[in-house]
Amino acid sequence: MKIYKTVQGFVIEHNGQYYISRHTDWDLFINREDLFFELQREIQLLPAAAEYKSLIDNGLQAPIQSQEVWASGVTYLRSRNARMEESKVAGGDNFYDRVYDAERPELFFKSAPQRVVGSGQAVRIRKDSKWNVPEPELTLFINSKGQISGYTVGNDMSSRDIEGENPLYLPQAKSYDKSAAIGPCIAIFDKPIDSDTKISLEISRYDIPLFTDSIEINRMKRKHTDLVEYLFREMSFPQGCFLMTGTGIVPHDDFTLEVGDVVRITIEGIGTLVNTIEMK
Ligand code: DO4
Ligand code: MG
Repeated sequence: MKIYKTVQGFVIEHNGQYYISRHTDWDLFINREDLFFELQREIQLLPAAAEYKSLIDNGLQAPIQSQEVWASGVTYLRSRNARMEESKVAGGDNFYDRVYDAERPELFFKSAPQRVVGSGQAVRIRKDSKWNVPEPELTLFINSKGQISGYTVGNDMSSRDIEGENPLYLPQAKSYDKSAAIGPCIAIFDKPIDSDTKISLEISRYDIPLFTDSIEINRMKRKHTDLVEYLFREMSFPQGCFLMTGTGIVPHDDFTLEVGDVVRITIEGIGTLVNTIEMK
């Protein structure tokens, strides 16, 4: 089951059929307990129509209203290695290595909802950075009770030169207008996502693929439930929240994004998040 936030309403997709929910408040719509079963009950009372798909094609928004977006880091070996390399001078070979093996995960605040974009919208690179990459990340939707109730595709845009210069610059490397993208939908399953689910990244320039790679989520060092447990230890999220789970794909060190590049991140069973790069 997939749910899409569009300018004309909330679309539910199930078994190739499309429905429009009677709900009008996204926060209330997504934060219900047992969301999969709630949605199943709801669509039994709704007419299905193929035309409802055009609402997604023409007015898709990011699947967020008041939720904060958080992120975890160094959850895959590839991320640990890339970070150790980029921050060698700043001593990164030590602290990234240690956090990869530590019991406590790295968790950081990524974005307030108004800085988040959806699929089909532009993400930004900073004007004061020369080395920028997308980070394709499975992103959890966690309800206010701390239950993982949905999954979306996330892009944790990162300025590698800023984060590599000094770990204390991480918030500037990670959080700025349009540095977070999520979408196209929230996928709601009746069980946790399959561990062999693949995440793929394609970056194209002038319509030519420049970089492609993929990884299965079972290569992640930590469990989703452990990340959530740490995030909710001393914080409450009355409308639920999103948590990016870290990247396992990092382009080679001489790659940087340019204005006009198109980033496509696909996660099996969820969909494709498409964003163009801008700088203004
Ligand atoms: O430690 C810096 C950020 C890590 C990160 O964003 C990731 O591993 O995805
Ligand atoms: Mg990341």
